[in-house]
Amino acid sequence: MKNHNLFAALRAAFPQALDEIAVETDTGLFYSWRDLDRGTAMMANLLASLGLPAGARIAVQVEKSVEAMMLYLATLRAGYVFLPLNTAYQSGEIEYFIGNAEPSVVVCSSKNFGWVSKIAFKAGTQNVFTLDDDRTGSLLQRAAHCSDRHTVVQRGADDLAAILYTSGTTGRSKGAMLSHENMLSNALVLKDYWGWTATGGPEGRGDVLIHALPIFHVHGLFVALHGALINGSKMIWLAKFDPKLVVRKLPEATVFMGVPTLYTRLLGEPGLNREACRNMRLFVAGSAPLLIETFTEWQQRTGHTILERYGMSETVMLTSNPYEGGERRGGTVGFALPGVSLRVQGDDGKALPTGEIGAIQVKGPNVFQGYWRMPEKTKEEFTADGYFKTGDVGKIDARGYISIVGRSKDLIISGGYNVYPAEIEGYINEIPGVAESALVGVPHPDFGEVGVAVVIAKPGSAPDPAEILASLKSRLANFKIPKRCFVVPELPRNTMGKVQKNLLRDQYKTLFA
Ligand code: MLC
Ligand code: AMP
Repeated sequence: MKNHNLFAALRAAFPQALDEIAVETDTGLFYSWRDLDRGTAMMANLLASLGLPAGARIAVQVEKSVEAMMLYLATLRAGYVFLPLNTAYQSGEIEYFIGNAEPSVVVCSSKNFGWVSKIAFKAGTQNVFTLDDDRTGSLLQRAAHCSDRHTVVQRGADDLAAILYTSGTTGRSKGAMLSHENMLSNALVLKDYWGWTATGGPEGRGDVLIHALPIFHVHGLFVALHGALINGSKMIWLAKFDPKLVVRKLPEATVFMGVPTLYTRLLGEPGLNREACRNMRLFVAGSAPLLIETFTEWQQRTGHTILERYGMSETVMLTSNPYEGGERRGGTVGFALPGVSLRVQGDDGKALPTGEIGAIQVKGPNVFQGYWRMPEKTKEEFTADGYFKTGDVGKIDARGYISIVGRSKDLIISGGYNVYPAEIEGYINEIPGVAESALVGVPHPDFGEVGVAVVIAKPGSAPDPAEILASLKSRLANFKIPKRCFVVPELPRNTMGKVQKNLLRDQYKTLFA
C-alpha cells in the first residue's frame, strides 16, 4: 500500500550523499542530511513512546531553530498532527488554541514553561516539553535516549498532517486542517512550476534557499521548507530576518522567499545590488500585496523580477506568476497553479466575465479538509459545487492574470501577519470607559498595512489612548497591537447603523505616509 505520509516523500528527496550539508545556520552550525534523518527519527521515536492516541495534536510554540524544524518533520514522520503557534501569542491566545485543539503534547520555550504548562495541564495535555533555540530543553534530553532509526508511519492521503489557526469574519480563530496530500501535492507542483534544480547554482550543487521566515505559518513552514526539502536543496537558515545578513548571504544562494516587508527592508540596504544577486535564480513574494513600487525598484536595483504568488492557510499555494515562458506582472498574482481551479463570482453566484471584480473561489487537491471541530462553519465556507470561498476579492484580466483587489473578510495584513479587527475590537470594548471601537487598516511604509483603533468613550469617561494600547499589549501578540489609537466623539455609520470602516480608512490613510 502506498504511504502518503508527506515525510516519506521529503525523505525520499534527500540527496544520496547524506553527509552533504543540508542546513547552515546564522550561528555557524552545519547539519547534514544524515543529521536531519537521525534527529527526526529520534524525535519521532520519542513521540511514538508516549502512547498517544491516533490523530494526536502536537502543539508547538518555540523560537525558530533547526531542532524546531526537525520537530515538525518528526511529527509528520510519527504520523501525528503538527500545530504551530506564533511565538508572539500571549497566555489568553495560547489558552484558546490549546483548549480548542486539545493537544496531547505541548512543546514550549523553557522561559514560558511555567504558564504554558499550567494552561496545557488544565486542558488535559499529558506531555509538556521544552525546546530552546540553543539546542537545549527536555524534548532533546528525552529524544537523546531514543533510537536514531525509525520507519516512517503509514498515512493515507486525507489523514491530517497539520492544523493552522486562522480567522475569518468572526473574531475567534479556526483550525484549518491540512492533510498529507494537501501539502505534498502543492510541494510537487511548486517544485516543477518554480524550476527547482538539483544541479547548477553557485556550488554546482543545485538550489540554495535563504530561509528567513518564521516557521509557524504557511509561507515559512510549508512553501519555503517543503520547497527546499522536496528538491534536496541546502538551506541557509536565519533564526530572524536580518536584512544585512540576507544581503551578505545572497551570493551563496539561489532562492529567497519573503513577505513584502522583507523586500522593502532589503531595499533599504545599500549593499543590495546586481553583484550581490549574481547567483540568485528566484525571488518569491507573497502573504500580502506587493506594492508595484517595490516590484519595480527591485527590478532596477537587482536586475531580478520578483515572482508574486498567492495562497492561504486553508489552501497552501493557489496561484503564481510564471517562472518561465511568460511575463511576471507586478500587481498580479499570476495564474492558478496546475490542478487548481479558480473562479471569480458575482453576488448572484454566477461566474463573472473577464475583468470584472468578484469573490475568488477555489478547488483543488491543495484545498483543506475543513475547520477543526466546526462542521457548520466549514459547510458555510464551501459552495454547493465544492469551491472554497477564499474571502478575497479579485479579477482575471484578458491574458488570464489574476489580481487581488480587496477582501470581503474584515482582515488587516500587517507585515505578513493577519490581524482580525473583530478580535481586537472585542478586547478594546472590555476596557473600562470604552463604549465601542473600530479597528481599521491603513497604509504603512514598513508593514504595508497597520491597524488604527478608533474608540468611543462611555458617557462621563475619558479613556486614555496610551492606556488602551498598554492594556492590549499585556494581553495580545505584539503584531496585533494597533499602531495608533484615537478617542473620538462618534463613528461614521450608514443608515442601518453599521460603522462605515471605509470612511475611517479614508480619514486615517495618510497617518503614516
Ligand atoms: C513586528 N511588529 C509588527 C510586526 N512584526 N507590527 C505589525 N506587523 C508585524 N508583522 C512590531 C512589534 O510588535 C514590535 O513593536 C516591533 O514591530 C518590532 O518587533 P520585532 O519582533 O523586532 O519585529 P521584526 O523582527 O522586525 O519583525 C518584522 C517581520 C515579521 C516583518 C520580520 O513581522 C515577520 O517575520 N513577518 C513575516 C510573517 C509571515 O511569515 N507571514 C506569512 C503568513 S502565511 P513594539 O511596539 O512592541 O516594539 C500566509 C499565507 C501565504 O499569509 O500566502 O503565505
Ligand atoms: P493566512 O490566513 O495567513 O493564510 O492569509 C491568507 C491571506 O493572505 C489570503 O486570503 C490573502 O488575503 C492574503 N494574501 C496571500 N498572498 C497574497 C498576495 N500575493 N497578494 C495579496 N494578498 C495575499
